[in-house]
Amino acid sequence: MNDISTVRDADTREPVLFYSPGACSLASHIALEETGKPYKAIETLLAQNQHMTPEYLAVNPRGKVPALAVGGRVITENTAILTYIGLTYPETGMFPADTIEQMQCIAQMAWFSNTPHIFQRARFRPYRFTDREDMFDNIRAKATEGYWEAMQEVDGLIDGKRWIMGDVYTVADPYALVFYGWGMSNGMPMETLVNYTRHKDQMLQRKAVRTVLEREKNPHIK
Ligand SMILES: N[C@@H](CCC(=O)N[C@@H](CS)C(=O)NCC(=O)O)C(=O)O
Repeated sequence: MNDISTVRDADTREPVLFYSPGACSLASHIALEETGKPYKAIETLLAQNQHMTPEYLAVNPRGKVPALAVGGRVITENTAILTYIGLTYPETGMFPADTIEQMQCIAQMAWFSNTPHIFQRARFRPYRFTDREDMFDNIRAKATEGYWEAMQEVDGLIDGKRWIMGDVYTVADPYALVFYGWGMSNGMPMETLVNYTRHKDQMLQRKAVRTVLEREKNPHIK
């Protein structure tokens, strides 16, 4: 991680994204790349605990990625960052114009954040859910079941639809890709989910998606 001082520079107009390769920050990373506008991406390696350094905790005291610094202020949470990107770059068409559709898009992103993401957290970090080590396997098993059910739900959601919200590509689409990738790395039979797999393949046809996957050296999404 470098150049973190950029965040404290109130004159910085270019957004600065803190991400870790393969983490949920992939969604915000892709959406920013889709804008075609300048931004900085600062690698913050979770595996090396770079999200727990005093410098990074000054950016996001919760010690999570993503965080997006804009003009010296910070936005956290994919749902908020993606909404910000959609609203700030309306020319991309990545956020619906209609108020109800905007709320539906936010609701979809909130669900990604509070359902599959939480099951994934429980699979990886059961110690955050119980102190009893003898319960870890049980938590992992239930979380695996819940994650797979959520993947099936996404598959059903896009049955007959081109993108998550319908005909139009929105900021919710890169978020959906995160969970497809995690499903693959979990060893789940993601290829049997035909709609979700088609969605992933459509995502891979987008230049911004390929650019970010290469930058993050993501081995799972192919
Ligand atoms: N709801 C948050 C979740 C952020 C989150 O949990 N990020 C993970 C990476 S996928 C993280 O930073 N984990 C580090 C940790 O929990 O120690 C969002 O969508 O931005």
